[in-house]
Amino acid sequence: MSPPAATLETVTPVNTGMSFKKDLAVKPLPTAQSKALAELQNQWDSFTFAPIRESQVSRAMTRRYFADLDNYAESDIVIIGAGSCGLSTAYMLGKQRPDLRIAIIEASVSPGGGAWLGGQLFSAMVMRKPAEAFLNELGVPYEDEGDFVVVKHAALFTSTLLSRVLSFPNIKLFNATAVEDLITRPAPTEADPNAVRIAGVVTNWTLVSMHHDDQSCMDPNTINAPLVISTTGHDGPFGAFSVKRLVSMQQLEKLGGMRGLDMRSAEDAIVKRTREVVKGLIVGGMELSEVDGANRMGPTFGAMALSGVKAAEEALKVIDE
Ligand code: 48N
Repeated sequence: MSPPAATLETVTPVNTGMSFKKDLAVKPLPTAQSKALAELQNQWDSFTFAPIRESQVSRAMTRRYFADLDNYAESDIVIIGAGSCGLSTAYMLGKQRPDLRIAIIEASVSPGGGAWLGGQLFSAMVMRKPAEAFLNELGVPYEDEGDFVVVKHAALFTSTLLSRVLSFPNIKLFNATAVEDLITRPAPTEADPNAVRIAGVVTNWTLVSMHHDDQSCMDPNTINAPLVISTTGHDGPFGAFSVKRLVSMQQLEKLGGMRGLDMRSAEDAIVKRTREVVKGLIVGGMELSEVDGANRMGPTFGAMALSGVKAAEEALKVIDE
């Protein structure tokens, strides 16, 4: 006999112990900021911005962007994909190695990948312990539910992580930019005379990458780097990019293919197996499930954060070789 369908009257609100009044209490801005803002208010009739010429805006943007392209044309590490795993990797590397020049290449205009919602269209994000250690590192508040914790909105985790990563002076995010190939160098082994090592990435504006078939060829740009960390996820127009490219360039025989959802086995497997798949290329996050045939975990994100922690650790083992 199936349980009676829940109707609005029978759904008892989950007692979260929060009084909305307390939670909505807006904390005042520090006096210095609020004083400057207060001076702006109530005098809009005479208000005006400082003068500017349009070319000044263009030059302010393009001068910096092209200086960044020049600086990061030779990077120490390139991270492909600014999802929860790629950003966690970047955070750990940025914090531990301010001497490394790290470029993050993100195909979407908006970095963050699948971590803006906890699952389907639900806001709260679940992370199983011990991943709350990463939330504590970032200072992201959560509710403790025993074996797991809940961040009240996934965007709180992702925006906090993103802001921390972007604050590192040695990290540059190139978003709306797709990696459309890998730079390789011959690295023959006894087992495989055709083996290569990865030595950087080939990039293009994402919109260009998506329209090579209906436009005359628009050649790409390149970034040289001795180490690439690929965290491009398991789906989407560019998902699992690097591992699929390794198969097409005969560096991997075939993909294991992501298996069905099994929360408990998937997260351990992804974290434990985050590793250098071929010389110069570390794979983490859900892209890795496509390599080894790991299960997917669905709407829990602890493995993404800790796979990023492990990917950074694996990178630091080899970056100074
Ligand atoms: O969020 P994703 O897709 O990937 P991860 O591994 O960081 O996090 C995965 C996670 O969101 C899940 O899938 C959850 C846990 N669900 C699991 C499940 O069972 O469904 O981020 C990948 C990022 C995206 O922002 C892409 O736009 C980007 O990588 N990307 C690329 N960027 C540049 N060049 C490319 N070729 C490329 N391909 C993907």
